[in-house]
Amino acid sequence: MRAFRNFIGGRVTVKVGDITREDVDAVVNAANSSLMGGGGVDGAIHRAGGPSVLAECRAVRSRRYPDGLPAGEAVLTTAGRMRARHVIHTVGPVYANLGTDAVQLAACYRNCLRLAAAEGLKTIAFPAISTGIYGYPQDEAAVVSSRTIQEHLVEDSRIQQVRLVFFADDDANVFLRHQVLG
Ligand code: AR6
Repeated sequence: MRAFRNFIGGRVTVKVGDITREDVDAVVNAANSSLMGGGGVDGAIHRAGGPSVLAECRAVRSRRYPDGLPAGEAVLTTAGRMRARHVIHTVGPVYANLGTDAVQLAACYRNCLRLAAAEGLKTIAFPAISTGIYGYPQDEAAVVSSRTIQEHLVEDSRIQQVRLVFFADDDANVFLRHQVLG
């Protein structure tokens, strides 16, 4: 796992690797609204975390979200067998080239950070939400995610480190070219 670059005095780190191996308080899952698992990073997180992650997702569904987790919302579960303590599951927008895409993607990052802070968590790792199966262009997503993270960290000092974990060098490089971190 390589650290590419740091921003905001080291509070944001851009890395390349497998997010399921991160030793953070919470790894973020780019889930779907069923919370029952899927492909991409969702599949990797459920495989690495094991059945306790799915069991807690089922409990969240039945207690709080019987119709599924809406896009932009975030919920917390155990991380099971992963090194991380928790998974924060969020549902990104399926890219449709509408104004609502950016609003929902920003809500994902903002709500994950707010939830982590409210739970007393200090370190959080994000994948590039919506930029895989959900088709969000990586350059546009870089602007939205970096702006939202920056806004949150400036307003709230509780989160000490945000790691942005890209699966491939090319993905990290697109992010680095388009991000707007200060
Ligand atoms: N570590 C870090 N990044 C990863 C990993 C990993 N282990 N695996 C994939 N990525 P995607 P989405 C990257 O498709 O677009 C699922 O089926 C990947 O290269 O996982 O939000 C869900 O159940 C890409 O850059 O998430 C939903 O149905 C990024 O993670 C749907 O996919 C996000 O790609 C969500 O689609």
